[in-house]
Amino acid sequence: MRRPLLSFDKVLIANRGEIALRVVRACREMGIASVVVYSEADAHSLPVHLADEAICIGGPAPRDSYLNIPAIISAALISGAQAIHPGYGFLSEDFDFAEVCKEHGLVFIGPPPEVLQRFHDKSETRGALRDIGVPVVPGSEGLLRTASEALRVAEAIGYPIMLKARAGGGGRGMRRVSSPSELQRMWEQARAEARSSFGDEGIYLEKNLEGVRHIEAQILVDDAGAAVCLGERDCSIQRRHQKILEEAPSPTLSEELRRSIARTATDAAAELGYRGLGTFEFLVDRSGNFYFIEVNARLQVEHTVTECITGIDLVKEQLRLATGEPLSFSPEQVWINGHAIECRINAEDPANNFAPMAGTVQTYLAPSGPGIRIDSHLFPGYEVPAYYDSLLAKVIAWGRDRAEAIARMQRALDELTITGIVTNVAFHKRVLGSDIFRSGEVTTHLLDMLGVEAIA
Ligand code: MV4
Repeated sequence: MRRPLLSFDKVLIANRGEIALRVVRACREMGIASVVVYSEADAHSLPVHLADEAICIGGPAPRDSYLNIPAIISAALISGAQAIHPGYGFLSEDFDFAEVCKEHGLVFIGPPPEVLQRFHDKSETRGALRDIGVPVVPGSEGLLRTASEALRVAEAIGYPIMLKARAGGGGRGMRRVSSPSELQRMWEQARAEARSSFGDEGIYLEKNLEGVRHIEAQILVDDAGAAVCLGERDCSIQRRHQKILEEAPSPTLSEELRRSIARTATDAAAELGYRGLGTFEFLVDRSGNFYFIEVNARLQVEHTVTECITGIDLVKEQLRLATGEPLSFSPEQVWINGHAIECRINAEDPANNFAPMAGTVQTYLAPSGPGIRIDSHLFPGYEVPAYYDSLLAKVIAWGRDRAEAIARMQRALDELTITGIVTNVAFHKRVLGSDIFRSGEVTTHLLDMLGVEAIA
């Protein structure tokens, strides 16, 4: 269904920090006016300063601001924005929000509500992919109702297993269980966390695959259903299931396996009626078997490394797709060039079990030079609020090959200067300097092997 709009005159950005700035930049390059909404805690933030307009929508708590649907819709209507970009996190995959946008004649820049709803339940999505022949991790058929049912299914599959929240996302709501004696306690923890974090205590389970790679395929599908894959990202380096460092392409996939994963994701997206930009996640074992685990129906933090190796601006593609335009490129025009690595610079203290840190940025010197990109909302004097996630900056290094990307990232992290708040830069230097990372033998066990606890 084509919309009459060739593009938008004005887009409201319902997010904050580096991703709000990222969308403001894409809008500016496309001649689209940008409106950011902000909480009282973000009144002096860089997105507020750089956007064309800024509207304060409430107090610091997310429920009063970035999750406050009536306030966001009102800001969009008052400002005359035709569309809302949700960024990632917050309301980015909330089908109620997408529906309310539609009811108010606002374009939600993301998959349509029915697609968000279809892919919201990770257990249902697993079943849908399995039913069209995509390999999934051995696990339960749907949700588990009781701990004893979980015990029975786990016995049949074999330990260790992973309990997962069907409404989980961003690595939250997962528990690894290595023996029957642990299961009751982990079951109760997983359900409690799912209930409090997502308002949904639905739990399913999968065999816990050890020492695998976490490979995600970047997919784009236009309104006509034409699907294309922009290559894959390797996100195996996670701590407590939160990504820390990502790279593209994966250093460990053969060309054949790369093509097979891309085709599987593209075909599944087309067959299941996916629309817009999305990510299909897989686990890949040492024998080259891959298993689907989940779909992320949103722009991801690590979209940057895909942009660096393809030259395609994913936010601009989202804005184009949202007006009903076809993709601005054909599959034949997708060329993967070079290698990119992203380090997430977080306000957390690696020496203190990565405890989140608050504070005021005193000095901020961003690296630059060949192959370096910085996506950050930091500036000297910026007060890092304690209400939101700890991401301060993303340092992205591109090189003709992986070795050059690593060398550039090491140079960039040496140049990066942030004082006034503790960050995890030292941790990134340790990973980048380690033989195991440099060898490319990257698996979900990398942090364990470096002596950093990775699993919750
Ligand atoms: C898994 C897994 C092993 N087995 N599922 C983590 C975040 C989320 N997107 C999916 N994740 C995983 N799911 C099964 N059945 C391993 C991961 C995983 C991981 C786990 C522990 C430590 C680091 C990890 C890094 C990437 C993925």
